[in-house]
Amino acid sequence: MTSAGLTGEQKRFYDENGYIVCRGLLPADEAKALRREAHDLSGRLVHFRNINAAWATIQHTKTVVQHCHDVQFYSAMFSRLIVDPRFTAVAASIIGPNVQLHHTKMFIKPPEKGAPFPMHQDYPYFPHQRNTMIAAIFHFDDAPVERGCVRFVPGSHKLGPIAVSTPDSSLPPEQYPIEKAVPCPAQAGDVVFFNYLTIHGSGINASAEARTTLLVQMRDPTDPPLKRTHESRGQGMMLAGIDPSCCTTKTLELSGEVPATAAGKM
Ligand SMILES: O=C(O)CCC(=O)C(=O)O
Repeated sequence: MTSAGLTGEQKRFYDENGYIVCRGLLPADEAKALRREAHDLSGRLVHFRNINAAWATIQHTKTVVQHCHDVQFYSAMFSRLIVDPRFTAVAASIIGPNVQLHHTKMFIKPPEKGAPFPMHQDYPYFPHQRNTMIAAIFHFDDAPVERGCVRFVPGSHKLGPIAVSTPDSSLPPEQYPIEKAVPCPAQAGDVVFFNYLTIHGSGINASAEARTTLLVQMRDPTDPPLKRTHESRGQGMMLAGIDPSCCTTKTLELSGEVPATAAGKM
């Protein structure tokens, strides 16, 4: 993988299926160093707060997924990663030249009891007007099926938003069983990109090793959110290109910023 972004064939696959795996975007040694950074961070956080993020509808399984939002505020290694041109070139192939950060989240599914993610679309958690939002999952170690790899319903991004009424906005398992979704096994260094309308989830980690990932959620900066929700720290940072909407009076008002001229000083 170079910093050239997706090939024409990869883009056609993405447009058709709503996801694409970029194999070997990071070499094994870089993935290994990031894995260590993620586990070190988790080891520090666990003393201060509950970092289990298992979803409401699977609490009964007694499984666990360790998590941290906005990891770039905890380690510069992650800050460098999210602006790495090898990565942002792929995001730009999908979104367009201007790629804006929504949020990041690290997940560690521990051995034997790593929590599954129920099938869902990301849309209900942070709906946007033009649906430019995508996610990318960096794999810092291998994620075969038995380690709870991510799974997709190919082409489901074309269905548009699906109404949900579960407590965690996941889709009903009777209609959308995880086992029926297409598994997307990955190796350390692979990155999976997918649309926020693509139905996805992942299984239990029943293996003897952890599954460590970093999810980066991104959008076109000119695609406005439909409601003020999930406004996490660091949101709005540009990962590639520029934010053409940032200099309108309206945007400045919304962000609480006052133009220097209006404030009467520089
Ligand atoms: O990492 C995974 O297995 C899935 C994560 C996910 O679907 C999410 O956070 O929305």
